[in-house]
Amino acid sequence: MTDPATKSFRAMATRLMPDAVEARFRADFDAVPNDDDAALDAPAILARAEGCRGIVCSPTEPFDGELIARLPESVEILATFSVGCDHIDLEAARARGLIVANTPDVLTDATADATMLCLLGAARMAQQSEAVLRQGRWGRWSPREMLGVHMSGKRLGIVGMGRIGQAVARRAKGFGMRVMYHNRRELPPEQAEGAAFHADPASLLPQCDFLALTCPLTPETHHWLDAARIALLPDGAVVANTARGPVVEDDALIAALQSGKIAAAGLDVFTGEPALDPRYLDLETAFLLPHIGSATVETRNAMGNRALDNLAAHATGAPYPSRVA
Ligand code: 8YV
Repeated sequence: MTDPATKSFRAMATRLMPDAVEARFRADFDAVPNDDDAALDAPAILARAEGCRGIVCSPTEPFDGELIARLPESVEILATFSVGCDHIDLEAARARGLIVANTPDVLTDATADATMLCLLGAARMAQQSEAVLRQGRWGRWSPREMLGVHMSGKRLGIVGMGRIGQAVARRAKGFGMRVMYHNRRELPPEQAEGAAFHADPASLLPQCDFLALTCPLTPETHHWLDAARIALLPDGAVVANTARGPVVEDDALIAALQSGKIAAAGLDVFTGEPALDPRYLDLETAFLLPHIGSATVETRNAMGNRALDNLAAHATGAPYPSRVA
């Protein structure tokens, strides 16, 4: 039976969520859905938020300090349909007393899988190989063509050893890779998955045949992979980014792909997405995905349900499953 505390809780969603999540949202809450999944700019969000106590948002809507300050007084909680919170000014939220909750844990495996997809897709020239087929260029099998690089036995550096980084480490061990990581702090052995800690990126990078970026986007990680750090990588390294586009400095990565300094890159996220630097599209050695890190039915349902669980906890006074501010 629907809890009267949630049924009377007015909440808007900025996006149309997966069917099962939408059904729960509409059944359990006083829901203001976005039926046609229209792109909502700040004025549209403010208009819809009138009288709402909760907002389910996603990384496609930046909640900057200005928007947060202008939210109707009725709004008490922002539940984002994401683990990443870089689209939300958390300081502004705290200053206004706005609670912010996210969706960690439930997307760890899907995003770690996508990271392996990016590493493998880049290392094994997946996009060039598929293009050969689709463009009818597959003449005959050749001992010399489409030669990627092996992952087994290689060294993988993981930048950002949170839940997703740790799940990538577990998978990489299964691939026979030697795993190292850089993180704000060293992890206890039971979380480190046997990976060697490097406090200093300068000691990690020269050892990375493969590099996976799985850190949150913060002022410290903005353009983390820049020209100076790329120069420290071994020639022919392979890079994967499933974190956020701006963790990479595009000019530097594109120059390194053009020169072959970086042999290949698997990228699921881009600065300014869905627009991306068009030079990536001309690079055969870039394996490109449209931010599908968490895009499985199971994961998106779990993310949506977690966002609704956060709202329900607020409505009923229960502990928040995952509060960040
Ligand atoms: C989401 C993500 O798919 O959760 C995150 O932070 O990057 C992805 O899992 C995306 O943000 C849309 O919600």
